Amino acid sequence: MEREQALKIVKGQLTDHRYQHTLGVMETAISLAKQYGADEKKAETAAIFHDYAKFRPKDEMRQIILNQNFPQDLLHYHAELWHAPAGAYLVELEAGIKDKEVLDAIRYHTSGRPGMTLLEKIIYLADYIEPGRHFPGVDEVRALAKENLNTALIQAVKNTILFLMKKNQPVYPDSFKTYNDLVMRQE
Ligand code: DGI
Ligand code: FE
Ligand code: FE
Ligand code: FE
Repeated sequence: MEREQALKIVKGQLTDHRYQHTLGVMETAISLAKQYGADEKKAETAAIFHDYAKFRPKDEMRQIILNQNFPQDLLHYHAELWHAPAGAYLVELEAGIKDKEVLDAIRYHTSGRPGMTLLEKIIYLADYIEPGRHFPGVDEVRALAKENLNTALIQAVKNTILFLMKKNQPVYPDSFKTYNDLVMRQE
């Protein structure tokens, strides 16, 4: 799909702030794809659509997870996790995106998963470091991303888990599994 058409579709789904975030993720993902040798067009499409379902009603996302037989344990964790798998489903259904790699990059952009593909890593990281992000530790991850994709990704996943734990929030097991998988591969 042409970039302009894809952007027009997501603009209708997002607030202006979330749309600006999406543009940042797109630029960052394309640049990471160039740097690390991923498909730039797939990175562009996955980035544009990654938060497509961010503002869907919780009940709609819950029904998608139930009906599509997505991991049911998601329903026991924070609803913020749901827009990623629900988004992968809705982007195929409503925007006609069929590329499995692109859909998986959307599906796993919030929790990650063990054995992430290059494209999945790029979208997770771009979502974390795009220029509109301003949380503690983001500059360190931006610097790491210039040197080593996996090292940067570990730092991003670790920061996310620590952030949740500091607030005494439950952590979805796949986030821990992602962290463990990345660290064990580094050893
Ligand atoms: O949609 P974005 O805000 O761009 O970013 P995101 O999809 O990466 O994350 C959305 C939210 O999900 C963020 O506030 C942190 C939260 N989150 C990420 N991993 C986990 C999580 N929440 C829980 N409960 N458990 C997790 O493992
Ligand atoms: Fe998201
Ligand atoms: Fe993220
Ligand atoms: Fe995002």
